Amino acid sequence: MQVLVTGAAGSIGSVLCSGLADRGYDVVGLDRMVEPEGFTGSWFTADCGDPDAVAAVFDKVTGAGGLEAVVHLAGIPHESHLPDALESHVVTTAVLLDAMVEHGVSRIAYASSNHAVGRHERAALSPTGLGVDVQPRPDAFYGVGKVAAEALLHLYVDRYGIDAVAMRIGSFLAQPETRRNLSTWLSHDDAVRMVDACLTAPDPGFAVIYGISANTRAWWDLEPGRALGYQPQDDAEQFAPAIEKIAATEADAVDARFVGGPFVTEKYYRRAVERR
Ligand code: 15L
Repeated sequence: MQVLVTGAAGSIGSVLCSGLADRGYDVVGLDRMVEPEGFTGSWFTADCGDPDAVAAVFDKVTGAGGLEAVVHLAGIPHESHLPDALESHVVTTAVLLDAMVEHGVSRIAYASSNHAVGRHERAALSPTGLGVDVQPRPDAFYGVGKVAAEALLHLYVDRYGIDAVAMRIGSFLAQPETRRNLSTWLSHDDAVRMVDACLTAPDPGFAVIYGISANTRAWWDLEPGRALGYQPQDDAEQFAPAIEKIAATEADAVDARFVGGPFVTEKYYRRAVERR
C-alpha cells in the first residue's frame, strides 16, 4: 500500500516511516524539511498548509501508481498562540482532506492528541479510563486545534464517505521518563502497530482511538483502538521501579490531577491572539 506520511522528518514521523516500510508499505515522505539521510522511499519538501504545493504532490504521487492513504503527523507539537495552532492543526488537515477528495484517496490516520481531552480530571475517570465519547475538553490552544481537526475529519467522512481515524496520542517516547508517562506512554513499536491498524481496519468510517501502549496504569480506554485492530504489546510498568526511585516533584502533583498534565498549568496561559 502506498501511503503519504506528513511530518515525515519529525520524531514520530521518522520512526513511523521506517516502521511502515519494514511492514511492506511504500512510504512517501512529506515535510518542510529536506529529505533526511538514509530515508527509503520518495520524498517531497513542501508545506502541508499550502494547497497548491500539496495538490502538486498529490498529482505526482497519485499519477505514479496510486496513493491509498495519508498519515498526517505534521504540526507544531506543543503549545502556541491560537492562530498558529489553527493553521498548524486545522488548516493543514483541511488542505490534505481537499487533496484526498480531489484525488480519490480514501483514508487518513491523523495524529490528534490526548490534549484534546486534557482538562478531564483523573478523579472522575471510570475504571476503564477516559472513553472516546466524552466531551472534548482541551487543556490549551494546542488541544483546541486538535479538537477542531477531529471535527473537520468527521465532516469529510460524512460528506465524502472517506475513512478517518483520529489517534489521540499520549507521550510518544523511546521509554517513559516521568510518573505521568507510566500512564501515557506510547512506545515506538506500538506507534507503528497502531498506525498499521488504522490503515488496514475494514471500514472504520470516523473513529477516535487513544494512542498509548498497554500500560498497566493507563488513563485512557484502549478498547476503541483494540476494536480497530490495534493490539499494543508494550507496558510502561517495567520502567516504574526506576522512575519511582526519583523523588516526586511539584510537576508530578499537577500531572496526577488532570490527564493533560502540565498543559493545564498557568505557565501555558496566554492570550489567544497577540495584540499588534
Ligand atoms: C502531545 O500531544 C505533545 O505533542 C507532546 O509534546 C507531549 O506534550 C505529549 O502530548 C504528552 O502529553 O506527553
